[in-house]
Amino acid sequence: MDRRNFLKFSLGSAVLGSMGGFASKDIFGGTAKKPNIIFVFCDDLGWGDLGCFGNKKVKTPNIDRLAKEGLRLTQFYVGAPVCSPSRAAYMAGRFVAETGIHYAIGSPENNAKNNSAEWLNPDYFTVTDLMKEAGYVTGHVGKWHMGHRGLEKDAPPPKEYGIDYSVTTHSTGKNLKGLTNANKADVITDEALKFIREHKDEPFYLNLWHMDPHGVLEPTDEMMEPYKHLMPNIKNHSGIMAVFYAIVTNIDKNVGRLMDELKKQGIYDNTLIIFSSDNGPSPAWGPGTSHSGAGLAGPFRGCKASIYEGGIRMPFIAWCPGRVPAGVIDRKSVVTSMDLMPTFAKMLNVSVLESISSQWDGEDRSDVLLGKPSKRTKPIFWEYRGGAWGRLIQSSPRLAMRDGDWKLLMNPDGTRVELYNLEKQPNETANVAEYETARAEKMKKQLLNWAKSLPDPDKSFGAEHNNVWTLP
Ligand SMILES: [Ca+2]
Repeated sequence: MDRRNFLKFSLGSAVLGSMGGFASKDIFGGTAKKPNIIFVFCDDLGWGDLGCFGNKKVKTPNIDRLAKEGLRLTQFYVGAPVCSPSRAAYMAGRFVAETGIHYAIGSPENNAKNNSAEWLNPDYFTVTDLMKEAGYVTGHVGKWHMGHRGLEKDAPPPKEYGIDYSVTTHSTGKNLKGLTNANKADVITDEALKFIREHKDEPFYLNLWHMDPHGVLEPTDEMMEPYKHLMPNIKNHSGIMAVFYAIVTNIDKNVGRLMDELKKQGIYDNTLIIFSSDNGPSPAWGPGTSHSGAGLAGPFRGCKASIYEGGIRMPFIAWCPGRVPAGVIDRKSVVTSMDLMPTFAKMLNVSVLESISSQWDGEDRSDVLLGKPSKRTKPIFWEYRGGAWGRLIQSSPRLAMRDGDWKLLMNPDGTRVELYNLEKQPNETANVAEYETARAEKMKKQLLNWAKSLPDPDKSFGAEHNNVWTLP
């Protein structure tokens, strides 16, 4: 038995028992067979980049239909404002700084510079481990980015994380083939449809993790057609809005293909689709993202690489006809991607060993998915060690905490203490830390205590984050 299995399963099974999931007494009150679960995770799609989240320019009819037939959350958070840690937070159900991944996994030199782990430690019990314990076949198609080839050594492949079948990029597993900067969503969805067709007769869980609208984006002329009116009147310049929206519309087209396939395979009413994004919209910051910058965080301050709302607050849709109520917009419930593991466990009636579930930072929010808004019981914490991208108004302090309607941000050295009431002031521009001193002090203590509990806390106390710009 390898180390991972020893740690995970040293007490026998990782679960105390399954009541047969939906087949017995499921959380939706039915006795139908176990629902399939598909998690569509976009890459760098902002809170404000979908029609159903208020964007008037983009055309996303299929995702809008998903929203209309399902439930939207306006206060859904991911664990980090960049790819790797956000994905790892979801998979491990942990505030991601605890897993040692602090930044997008890159070259060994960059990982060392960021004091960031080279891959998600496969000893963590993952969402896909949970699904396997619940009797599901598990798949992952699209972007992985939780460890890849050519680091100190090759990272563990997806199968080490409870995944039966994978075809991915940014990993050591089987790679996606035939990708261009126009067709990524098409190729990834092709693989997803293949997986669905192969496993339609057994309960399946699928991570369908897009690479779009992360740069580099090169939509075809046909894809650009609906956005000709957004092109600038300049020679040889297609314009970032047209380029960006063309790619978002291509994700949307592929969500339509996914829904059509579920219908064709007779599993339309027995599949839960979760739709979200790994982090906020990217500013244009280098050659690879020179088409970025058109993505929007809606009304929020922040973008990718910032733990202001725009970097971590994401669009969220849950869709499962007949089970998740249709047309609901829940503006009250604060839910995180780390909540999804305990939520799935509850939904599928799987009792996980206390030694595992006590490590989770999320909470069961199945009530929210059923259309009953609720309050969470524990605060949420974030730590982001990387530097800011783009405009400096987006550059956040390094630590953040949300408790109820209140959010406190600060640096580990005690500077830049900012307190906001998100109910009253969701755009984080009027800092009330000076007026709400008792609350600020209390939250500061809690947040610093959490930060000190992280692995190698001293390494996270770099000064780089405070020196946001050098004046001439
Ligand atoms: Ca991303």
